[in-house]
Amino acid sequence: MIIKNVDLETVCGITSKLPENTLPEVAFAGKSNVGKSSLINGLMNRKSYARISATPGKTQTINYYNINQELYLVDLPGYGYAKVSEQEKQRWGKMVERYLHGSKQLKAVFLLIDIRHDPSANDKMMYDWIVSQGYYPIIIATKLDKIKRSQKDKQIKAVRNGLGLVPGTAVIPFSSVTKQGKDEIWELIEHCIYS
Ligand SMILES: Nc1nc2c(ncn2[C@@H]2O[C@H](COP(=O)(O)OP(=O)(O)OP(=O)(O)O)[C@@H](O)[C@H]2O)c(=O)[nH]1
Ligand SMILES: [Mg+2]
Repeated sequence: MIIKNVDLETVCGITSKLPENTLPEVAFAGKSNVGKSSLINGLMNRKSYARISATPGKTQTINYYNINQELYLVDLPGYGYAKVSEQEKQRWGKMVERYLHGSKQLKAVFLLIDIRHDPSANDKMMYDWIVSQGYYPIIIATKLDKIKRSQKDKQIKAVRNGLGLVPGTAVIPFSSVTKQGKDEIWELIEHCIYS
């Protein structure tokens, strides 16, 4: 994908109505700090257009990035950050639920998992839940640059087993530092929105 322009077009809070877009959407889910905003920046060829922070829980809204007036990359709020209150966790859950349930233009859901760790109970719950909403999420194993090359296959296997992935599910390793995996992710996005 050649990026001509990007625009953070809509920021949706807890109570705001979801936009009724006509362009296709692809969404990025995953726990706080896993690298959703960094991935979106990487895909847009921008350093810091999507807000990134050392403080997990930065993205607390649903952010719609309009790419070339062709599609939206949708940054979903992260789940499962320990330091936020139970009430706040529930609010996020509701918001993501409302989005997955209500978006008519959603063509694909990417679920991001940190390649360094076995998936958590929250990751597994999120995966099962996305599947139960009728989507087959594509898995992105983030922070690839943080492990040794020799650990990659083993860690991918751990992600597969930990989530109990449906056979045939793609797991794409990605690093927002080296941008490895970026072209493959764009190919998948284009495949999903044009088919
Ligand atoms: N080394 C390395 N660091 C990364 C990578 N991706 C993200 N990070 C770092 O991880 C931290 C969190 O990244 P974000 O992109 O803000 O994560 P997020 O999933 O959007 O987090 P929330 O908005 O809190 O849900 C930041 O310090 C990033 O610089 C990666 O591929 N490699
Ligand atoms: Mg974020």
